[in-house]
Amino acid sequence: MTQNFKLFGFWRSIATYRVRIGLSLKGQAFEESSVDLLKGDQFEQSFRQMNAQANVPVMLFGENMLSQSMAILEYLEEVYPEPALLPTDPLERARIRAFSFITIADTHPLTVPRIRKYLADNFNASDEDIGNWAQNWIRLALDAMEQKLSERTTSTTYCFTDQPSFADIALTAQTRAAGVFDLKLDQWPLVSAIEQKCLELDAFSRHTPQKMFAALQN
Ligand SMILES: N[C@@H](CCC(=O)N[C@@H](CS)C(=O)NCC(=O)O)C(=O)O
Repeated sequence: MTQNFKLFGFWRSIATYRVRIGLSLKGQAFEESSVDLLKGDQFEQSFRQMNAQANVPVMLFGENMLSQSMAILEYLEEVYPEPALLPTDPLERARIRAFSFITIADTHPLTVPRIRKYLADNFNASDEDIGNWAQNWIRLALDAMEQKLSERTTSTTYCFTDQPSFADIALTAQTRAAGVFDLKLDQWPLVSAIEQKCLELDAFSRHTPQKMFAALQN
């Protein structure tokens, strides 16, 4: 089954990047419209009518709208089971989700535009303060990911599997965001090796925030 997927996203948005990777891994074509988060387009009435949370990604297909990158990835996994982005074993699936939520649930929300703006508006935080803030939370996420990867007892091509899983999508989105916030990945060799492996795949490398930004300049 193919569906007409339309994505509302932003070049810098790692939540949108997660969905781009998921759609690409599942072989699903999509069109993307930009919602300029730095200009505040997410607060426009027309966008809020689609997503009351005023954030991206939003995925439209047929009469349907979905938000929240992990919910979208789970939907894609259920509707397009191949290639699988989760293993079959329930415990392994839960572990991969837990690893993914290090960034999706805990770190990424601390670094989004609304938080950065709140820090600037209410605490007089400078651009440098905000950069340090973002780097701090991203470092903690990468430390935890590095530790969890070092605890693996079997050798796999990607984080925990021999084909990409949600964990690899979450990891690569976070490492690409580290680049946006000027963090070098040398301190996290296992994380960095997985990122490199993932970026060998077109589904991961075609729509990175960095490439989406470069495309805007042309
Ligand atoms: N948990 C959500 C996060 C969505 C989110 O906050 N997206 C950011 C961009 S990555 C956004 O649209 N932020 C708008 C803002 O902060 O004003 C998901 O994974 O989809």
